[in-house]
Amino acid sequence: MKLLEGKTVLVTGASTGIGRAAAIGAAQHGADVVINYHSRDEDAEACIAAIEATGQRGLAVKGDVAEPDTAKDFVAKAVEAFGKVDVMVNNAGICPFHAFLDMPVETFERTMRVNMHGAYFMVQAAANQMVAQGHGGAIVAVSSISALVGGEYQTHYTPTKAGVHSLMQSTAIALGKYKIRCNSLLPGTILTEINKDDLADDAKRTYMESRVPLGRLGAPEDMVGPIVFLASDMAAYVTGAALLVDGGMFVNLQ
Ligand code: NAD
Ligand code: RM4
Repeated sequence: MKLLEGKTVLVTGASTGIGRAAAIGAAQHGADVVINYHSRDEDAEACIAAIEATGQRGLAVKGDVAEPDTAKDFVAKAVEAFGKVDVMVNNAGICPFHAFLDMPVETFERTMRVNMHGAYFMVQAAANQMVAQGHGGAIVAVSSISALVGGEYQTHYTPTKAGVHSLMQSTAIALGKYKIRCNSLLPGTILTEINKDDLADDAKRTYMESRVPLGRLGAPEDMVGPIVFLASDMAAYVTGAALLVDGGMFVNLQ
C-alpha cells in the first residue's frame, strides 16, 4: 500500500542518513520528493537518482538551513517544480560532540542555528505555503531521544532537540485551524555520519548497543515507516505528538 500517493514531500538535509532514507522511502510510497542539502553535490545527485528509480520525480536544492532565505528558496523551488507542498520533513542537523566546560562559542552557536533556527524557518516557510494552498498538510520534525535525556558531550545539541519538539507542540496549535499537523520523530541511536566518530570508540558503541532491548543500534531505514506514517493520512488525527523510535533504549532502566 502506498501511503503518500500524489503528495509532494520536502526533506531537509537529505543527501545522507535519516533524511536520505526518508526521501527515498517517501518516493517508494508514491510521493514526488524535493531534497535540501548543504554541500555534497554527488550525494544529492545519488539520492535523486534513487528517488527517480522508483518512478517518482525528484529535485535537489542546495542551501544552508541556518540562513532564513534558504527555507523560502527551498519551498519556492519545490512549488515551481511540482506545484505544491504537502509534507515538510525537517531533518537537517549537526552534533559536533564536545565537552561542556570549554565549549567553543562558535560550536554552540552553529549547532543552535542549524538545528533550531533552521527548523523554525523551514517549518514557517512550509506552513505559509500550505496555508496559501488551503488544503492542510503535515510537518514532521526529526527531534531525538535527546529531547528527553541528556548527553555529557551534547550540552549544545540536546536543547535544540527539545526545542524542535517544543516547536512541533506550539505549531500544532498555531496551525491546527489550517489542518496542518505537526509531529516529532524521536530517533534513538541510529548509525549515520553524525555519530560515526563518537561510535568509533568500541567501548562506547558496545555500551550503547547493550542499552537497546531489541539488541542493535538503529539504521536510517528504521526511521522510514514512522516518518511516512506521520506524514500520511493514516495519521489524520495525530498532531502535537512525539513518536519515540529507539528499539526500547529510553525505557531500559533496570
Ligand atoms: P547525517 O549527518 O547523515 O545527516 C544530517 C544531514 O544534515 C546531513 O546530510 C548534513 O549534510 C545535513 N546538514 C547539516 N548541516 C546542514 C545545513 N546547515 N544545511 C543543510 N543541511 C545540513 O546524520 P543523521 O543521523 O541522518 O541526522 C539527521 C537528523 O537526525 C539530525 O537532525 C539528527 O539530530 C537527528 N537524529 C539522529 C540520531 C542518530 O543517532 N543518528 C538520533 C536522533 C536524532
Ligand atoms: C542523537 C542521540 C544519539 C547520538 C546522535 C548524534 O540524538 O543522542 O545517541 O548518536 O544524537
